[in-house]
Amino acid sequence: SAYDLADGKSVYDNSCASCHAAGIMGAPKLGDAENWAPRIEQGMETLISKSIEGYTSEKGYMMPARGGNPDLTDDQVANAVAYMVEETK
Ligand code: HEB
Repeated sequence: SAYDLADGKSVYDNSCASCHAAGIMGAPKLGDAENWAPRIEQGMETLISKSIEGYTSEKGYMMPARGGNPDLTDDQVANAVAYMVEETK
């Protein structure tokens, strides 16, 4: 793919794992295929743009824009999403 998974892992470790490693506060846990399946079905473009812009789910759980790290570029966020999807397959 066009994604840099090594970069994605480092971005994930630094900016995403705080919520997604343990799956706290409604965050889908890395590797939880059942939770991730319907999310992955949305397609990479949607997953990436929601991760860049942030959103609040119907249940009230908040995914902060760029994981709360405004210094991350769009490409870095995309690489982290690709890493998360890859680790969850
Ligand atoms: Fe997150 C969700 C990514 C960080 C919290 N996230 C999510 C998703 C994704 C992501 C892809 C899915 C989406 C859909 O489904 O559509 N993140 C991410 C990344 C990062 C992050 C890449 C780094 C940059 N998060 C984060 C943090 C936190 C979070 C840090 C905490 C604070 N998230 C979250 C939540 C969710 C998410 C809670 C879920 C929401 C719902 O429910 O949906």
